[in-house]
Amino acid sequence: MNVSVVGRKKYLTILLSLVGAFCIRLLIPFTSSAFSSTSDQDFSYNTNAPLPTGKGTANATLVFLARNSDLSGVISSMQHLEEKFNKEYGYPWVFLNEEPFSDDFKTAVQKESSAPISFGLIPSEDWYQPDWIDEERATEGRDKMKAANIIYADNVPYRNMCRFNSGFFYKHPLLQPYRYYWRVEPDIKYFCDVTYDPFDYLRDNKKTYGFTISFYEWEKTIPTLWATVKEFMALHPEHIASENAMNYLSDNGGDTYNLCHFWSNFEIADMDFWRSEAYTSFFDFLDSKGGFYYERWGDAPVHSIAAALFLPKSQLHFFRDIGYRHEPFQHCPKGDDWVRGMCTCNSYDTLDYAPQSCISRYEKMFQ
Ligand SMILES: Nc1nc2c(ncn2[C@@H]2O[C@H](COP(=O)(O)OP(=O)(O)O)[C@@H](O)[C@H]2O)c(=O)[nH]1
Ligand SMILES: [Mg+2]
Repeated sequence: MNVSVVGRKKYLTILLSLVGAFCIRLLIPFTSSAFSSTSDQDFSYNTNAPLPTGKGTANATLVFLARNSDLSGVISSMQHLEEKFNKEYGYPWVFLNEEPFSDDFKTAVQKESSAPISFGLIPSEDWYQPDWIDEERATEGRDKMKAANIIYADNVPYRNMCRFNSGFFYKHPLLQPYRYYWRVEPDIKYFCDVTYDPFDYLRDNKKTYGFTISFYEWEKTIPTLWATVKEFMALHPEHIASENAMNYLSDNGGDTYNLCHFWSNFEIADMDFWRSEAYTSFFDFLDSKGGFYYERWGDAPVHSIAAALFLPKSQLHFFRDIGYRHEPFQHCPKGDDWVRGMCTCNSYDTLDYAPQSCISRYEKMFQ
């Protein structure tokens, strides 16, 4: 065999393997599901974490990230959720903070619920800006946002919070024992009695991520997020679910992001999704780009994009019967849901079909 035949054979082999790899690439996207929901077995407790003291039976907790200075808003939110739901179900509360909670905070909070309450300290490495972030570039990014009048433009703690909620809260030792969580923030309102257990609902209906409000993100906070997501999708097509919710995120099959996201100050969801291989590699990839600090990537678009791409759309759930407000938006149920929940909000005062809302896009996927 002369050299040129060996050379040609080599080229042919390389060419064939490239074509092969390309075909596999084409085949894999949208054919596999990264995360499958809930078997009944997984729903039971596997540790001696605090249990619900009421009629709740799910492996679930109410999660509250807060500062000591948030106390009055924390109390108000707890009163809402206890009154409308938890006084009956008794799900344990978990409070997290990067600084120790003060005795005043703990004493005041403990008065608001007869359910177990735990207070956890966030490990510094899960909270603060990592050393490898180029501070000059981060400062430049913040200055640019400030000049553009963007909310929380030059706020580093806010960025810590967004990154923590994106990639760390579910790893905290106090949350490790639990599968499902309900996220609570200061100064939120619940308008209706929650007449069933939403955690049971997720389990029984094989749902993974529940929301109440959905609208558009401020693009200037995430200028390179979608390009980064596309890069990840190309590298990891195996994580993209078949029957995903790409049509909720994009009006052109994924070319550009339409900025729709689920508002993450309300979330009732399955932490095992955040703990999955798909989400872990997604978060690590995003984090490695530094966009939580160079820009201001929010946990809402990060969670939403992941849930919409790595889950079949049937695993998302719009809790349309839960009346909820976080300034400046609210969702108010209507019809039978409003009556059953004895809601105190006005059914017409709801973001659902307002121009800023993405609910129509979400619903269109199921029509
Ligand atoms: N421990 C702690 N919690 C924070 C910090 N910043 C925000 N949070 C919490 O993170 C959540 C979101 O913050 P919030 O100020 O409500 O942001 P917004 O809803 O996006 O305007 C709330 O539960 C806050 O209490 C912080 O620096 N430390
Ligand atoms: Mg808030």
